[in-house]
Amino acid sequence: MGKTALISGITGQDGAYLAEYLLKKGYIVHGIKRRSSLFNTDRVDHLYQDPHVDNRDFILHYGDLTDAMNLTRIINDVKPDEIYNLAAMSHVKVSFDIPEYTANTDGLGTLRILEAVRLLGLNQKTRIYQASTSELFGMAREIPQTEKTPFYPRSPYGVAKLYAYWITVNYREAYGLHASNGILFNHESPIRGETFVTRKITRAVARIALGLQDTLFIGNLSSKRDWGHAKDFIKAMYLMLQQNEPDDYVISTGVTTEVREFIRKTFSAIGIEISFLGKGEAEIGKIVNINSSLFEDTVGKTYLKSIIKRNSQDPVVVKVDKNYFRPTEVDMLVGDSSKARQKLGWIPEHDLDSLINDMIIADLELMKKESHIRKGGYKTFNYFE
Ligand code: NDP
Ligand code: GDR
Repeated sequence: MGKTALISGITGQDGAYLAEYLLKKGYIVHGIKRRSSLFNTDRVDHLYQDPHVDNRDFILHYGDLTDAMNLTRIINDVKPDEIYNLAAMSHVKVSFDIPEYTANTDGLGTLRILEAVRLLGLNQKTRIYQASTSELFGMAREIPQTEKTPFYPRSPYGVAKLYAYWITVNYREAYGLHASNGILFNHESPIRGETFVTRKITRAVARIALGLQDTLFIGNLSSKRDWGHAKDFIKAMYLMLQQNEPDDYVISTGVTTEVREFIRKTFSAIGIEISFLGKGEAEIGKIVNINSSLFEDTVGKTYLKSIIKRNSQDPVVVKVDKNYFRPTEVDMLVGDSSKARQKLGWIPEHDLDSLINDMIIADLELMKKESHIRKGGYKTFNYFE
């Protein structure tokens, strides 16, 4: 018999990759999804199994991290060997708009899961992974950040996750739960939420290349993040729960990059060289060269003429919009994941260039579909991310 895992946040980026990974390992995977008025299972639809079929190994339950009774019932029904608590209101900027909801879901939600495991007497059976974050370091006290670096969160999201981090440590120490925090630095992928900066950039660059959008409007170009690939990072979650002892681990690539440089690299991956001019809100990103053969290879010959024409009329493709600035910012994060590499044997397979490549290729494909729909005379919408 394979192990049973319960994943909260299974419809999110990490939940989808983790579910796929555990299924391949022979797990029975249960997931918690929120009720929504539209289908919200795009990322796991390829794993979906008809509920009328016997012996399913992928099962979804309606639930919410703000509902303790619901969580307790699901955990009691499933009696999982492993719980991966990935559910969260995960957008840092949005947490300034909905701070109470963020605290309830991201902070108390974690307590509800831990307490359910304790109340149900599953302390010795169920291992728990808590999705902690580099946002705990916030205004970073040292460079690079390790498991020992003091925390200084800078957003309602970071503060809620601080509670979740410590309540996980407390339940481990007080009740002997096998509960571990993964302090994960930013990780991205082609299925990253569209309003996080990397995906916003790869989507916009694809749309600009295809002539579907003129400008990428962006916030703080100077913040620096340690960006990895979600496919690498979910493996670390699994490894943490396979250890004899629970513990807390930093998971990061160790390389930090400015938002500005991420944008430049993304354009460059499809043969468009851009350069940044000006300062502050007046800063712009302008096309300085087009490598026709790289553009043809990556985007396609059909689109070359129009990008050349567009460049001759208006080469400015990036502008700053201060509405994307945050009331308090985390300027720079870079992690030292030596402990995870030594103890878990975790080794990431992707670097920043391969991440960007993966994302831009997927978004070009996606946006080409949109381009074809438009050419066919149907309407598509612009989303302002
Ligand atoms: P996503 O935003 O892609 O996914 C979040 C998931 O949580 C979605 O399935 C969402 O459901 C669900 N969710 C949100 N609120 C609730 C709620 N009240 N009850 C139940 N489910 C809820 O996040 P990621 O996959 O990127 O991240 C996974 C976890 O890791 C999060 O906790 C995040 O904070 C944390 N993290 C992420 C990092 C990253 O760089 N990606 C880095 C460090 C930590 P729905 O689909 O319906 O919205
Ligand atoms: P972050 O990710 O806040 O690090 O949280 P995000 O991609 O939102 O921002 C990264 C940096 O880019 C700057 N930025 C912009 N961000 C967004 N979203 N949109 C913009 O237009 C923009 N312009 C500049 C931001 O100011 C910031 O400095 C992510 C989430 O996945 C969290 O859940 C997770 O815990 C952390 O990563 C680690």
